[in-house]
Amino acid sequence: MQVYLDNNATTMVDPKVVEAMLPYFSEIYGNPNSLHKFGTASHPALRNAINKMYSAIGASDADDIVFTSCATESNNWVFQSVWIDHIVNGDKNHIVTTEVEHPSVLATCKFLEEQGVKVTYLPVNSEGVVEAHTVKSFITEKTALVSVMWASNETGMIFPIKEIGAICKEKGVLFHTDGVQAVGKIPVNLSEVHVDFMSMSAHKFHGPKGIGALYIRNSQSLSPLMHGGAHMGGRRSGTLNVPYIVGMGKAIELATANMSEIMAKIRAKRDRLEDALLELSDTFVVGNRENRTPNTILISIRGVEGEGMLWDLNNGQIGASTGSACASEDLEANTVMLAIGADNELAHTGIRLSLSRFTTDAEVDYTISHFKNAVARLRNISSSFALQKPTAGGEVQECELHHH
Ligand code: 7TS
Repeated sequence: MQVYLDNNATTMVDPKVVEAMLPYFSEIYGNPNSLHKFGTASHPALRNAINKMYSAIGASDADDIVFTSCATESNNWVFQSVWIDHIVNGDKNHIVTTEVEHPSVLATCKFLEEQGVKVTYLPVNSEGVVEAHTVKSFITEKTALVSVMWASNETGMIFPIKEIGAICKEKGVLFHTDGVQAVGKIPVNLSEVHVDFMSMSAHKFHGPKGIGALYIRNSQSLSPLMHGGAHMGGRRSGTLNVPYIVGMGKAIELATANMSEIMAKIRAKRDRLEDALLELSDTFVVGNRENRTPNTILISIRGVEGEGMLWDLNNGQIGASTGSACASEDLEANTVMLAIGADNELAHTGIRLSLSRFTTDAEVDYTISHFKNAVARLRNISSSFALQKPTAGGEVQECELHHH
């Protein structure tokens, strides 16, 4: 058996999505901006896909949803264009974000800091959540943008976006949310939540990789990141990726149509897996379940280094993550775990398990048994865990964990 539990990194494309996309490669392949019938033949499918996006996130006709190449592009677009529009060509100089954003936000902020922008990185509480009052206390007259993710890719924790949106509205500050891990997993209704910009990515909800979108409230101005032909009303140049847009539309429809039913099933499997793994001694899971995306577990097992555990799981045909795949090539401590106050040793022990609607009960059973055996094996050979065990005198000795 093989088990894929890295659905926060990417998901399998649903075969129904592939089927919907196929005609738009070699049958209906015209450029939608061409005036002839080859071009216009794609228009019904494009309209259909766009309509599905609007209804899935509760956008209104007055809003814009612009397709991009990925959420990394959507995030870059918002930050770089708010910088040009409101800092370089305006009187603001400050951006508020969080310590736990995806690297596509954090690296863009670092770039903007090098250009002289002041960036505040808000901390999370012990549950891994940024609290709304913390956001409020850091907004100043010079703040151009607040950006807080809707749900964390690492912990699955859901942030108080409705409250933060209301604060930003009251203060007259632009509000962006990285909705990548929320859309398709939890209800997202922008008719009830004040958000100016929201980034999305199809490959997190069983759509294809390489297609994302940016929601723009009230079609407000945001200078383009991509200059070129007047595609998408001049907002994002580049020939429309018709098959992928069709795929994103189909994927969001499948993910949101019966979301509560689908998610209840995923949640039941996730909870069963989590309960079983928590039977192991000296383990903890970040954040309470009720306020977490239903598919995610970030578990810490004292004495078991994350990379060693991943290697062992991989040998058992189980794909998991130590955190963000985007950041996990360097064997750094998990920054989210450090942010929630874990010590350096614990911050090397995080394992992220993320399920999907394709995860089966048999796969959960197999994972429980392999995971428990792996922990026993690795703790056996872990000198640091042995050294931390209470000595005969009852004291606990600390020992630094070494990387291999
Ligand atoms: N934002 C969040 C919150 C993400 O989780 C990711 C991908 C992105 C943006 C980037 O999306 P893309 O469309 O540009 O690929 N996150 C992860 C992850 O957690 N592990 O691998 C990729």
